[in-house]
Amino acid sequence: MSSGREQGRRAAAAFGRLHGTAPHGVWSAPGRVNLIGEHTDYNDGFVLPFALPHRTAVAAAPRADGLLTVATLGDDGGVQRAEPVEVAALEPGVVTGWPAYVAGVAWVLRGEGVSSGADLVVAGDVPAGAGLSSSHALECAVALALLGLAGVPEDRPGIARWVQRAENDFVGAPTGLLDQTASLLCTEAHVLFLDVRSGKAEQVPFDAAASGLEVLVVDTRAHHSNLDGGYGERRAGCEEAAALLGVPALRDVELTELDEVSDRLPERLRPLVRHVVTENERVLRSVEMLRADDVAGLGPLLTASHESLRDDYRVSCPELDVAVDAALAAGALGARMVGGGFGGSAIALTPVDRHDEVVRGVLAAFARRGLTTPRTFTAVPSAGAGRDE
Ligand code: GAF
Repeated sequence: MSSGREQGRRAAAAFGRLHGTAPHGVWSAPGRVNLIGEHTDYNDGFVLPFALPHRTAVAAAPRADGLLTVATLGDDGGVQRAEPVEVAALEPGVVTGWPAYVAGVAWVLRGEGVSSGADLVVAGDVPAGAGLSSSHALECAVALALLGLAGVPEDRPGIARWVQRAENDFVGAPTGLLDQTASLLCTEAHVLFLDVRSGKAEQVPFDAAASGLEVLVVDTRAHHSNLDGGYGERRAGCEEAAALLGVPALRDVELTELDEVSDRLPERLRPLVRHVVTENERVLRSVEMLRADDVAGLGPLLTASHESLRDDYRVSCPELDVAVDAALAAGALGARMVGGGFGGSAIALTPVDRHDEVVRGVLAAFARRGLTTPRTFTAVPSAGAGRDE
C-alpha cells in the first residue's frame, strides 16, 4: 500500500518516460471499504463507506487528434498499453477488458460534450478483483482527469452518476452508486453516510483507534467480479419484488411491515427483500452508534450483516465465510464480507491488541482448508478523489 500521492508521482514519472514530456495534470481516486449497507444502493437505500489509502492515479495531457491512449504501469515497472481509440468512434462493445473502464468514461463524457482526445498513464495500488472498488477508483480518476483537462467545473454527485453510466452501459456491470460516490465524496477520518435516494451525503467521524479498535481487511484472493451473473440476478430479483409490491424500490418497505409484505411475494424473493430491509435498518443503527461514540457497538451489526448476506442474499462464498468465522473466533467484535460478494474481501472490527491473534487465526483457518493465503491490512478512512498535481 502506498500513502498519499505516491501513485500520482509514479504515474507522472511514467508519463514523462512514455511521452517525453510532463503531463498537464495528475488526478487520483481511492478504493473503498463499505462499513455496512451492502446491496442497498440499487434499492435506493443507505450505505456507509470510507475511502482506503489505496489509490489509482491518472497522469494526463490532451491530444489534438481526438485519440485516447492509455498505458498502465504494473507493480514491476512494466507498462501495458491499450489499443489507441478515437473518442468519436467509441460505442459499447468496441473496447473490452480493463481498457473498457477508461473508454466507458470517455464515452459518457463525449455524450456530455467533453470529447477531447487525451494521453493517459495509470498507476495504482488498489487490489484488483478484491471487492475494494479498483474499477471505480480507475473510472473516477479518469473522469476527473478528462474533466480537468477540459476545464469543466466538478460536480461530484453528477460525476458519480456519469461513472455509473459508464459502468452500466459501456462496461456492462449493472452496479449501483456506492463505489463511485465513496471514491469521489469520502474524506479522511470519516465514513460517508449516503442516502442513495435523496443523494444526501453526511460525513460521520470514524476513529476506531480512539476506541482501541481497527478495521482489519482480509482480501481472500477469491476473485470477485460484478460482471458475473450473480450480481445482476440479485438486482433483478429486488426490482421484481418492488414491482410486485407496487413500490418504486425496496427502500420503501418498512421493517415493521416485512412479514405482511413477504406473504405477498413468491418464496424465492422473500429472502432478498428481508436482506435489503434489515440491512438498511442496520446502517441507520450503525450511524446512531457512531454518533454516540460507540464504535464497539458496531460489531454485532457487522456480523448480522454478514449472516444476512450469506443466508438471505446468498452472495457470500466459502472463503469469505472462513475469514469472518475465523476472525470472530480469534476475538474480532464483528466481521462481514464487503462489496458485491462471491469473492473479494471481508472486514473485521478488531481490538488493536488482538490484531496479531486475529490475523494468525484467519491465516491458519485458510491454511487448514488448503485455500490461497489471504492478504490482510488495517484500513484507515482516507481522502477521497482529487487533483494531485
Ligand atoms: C458492488 C457494486 F458496485 C455496488 O454498487 C454495490 O451494489 C455493492 O457491490 C454491494 O453493496 O460493489
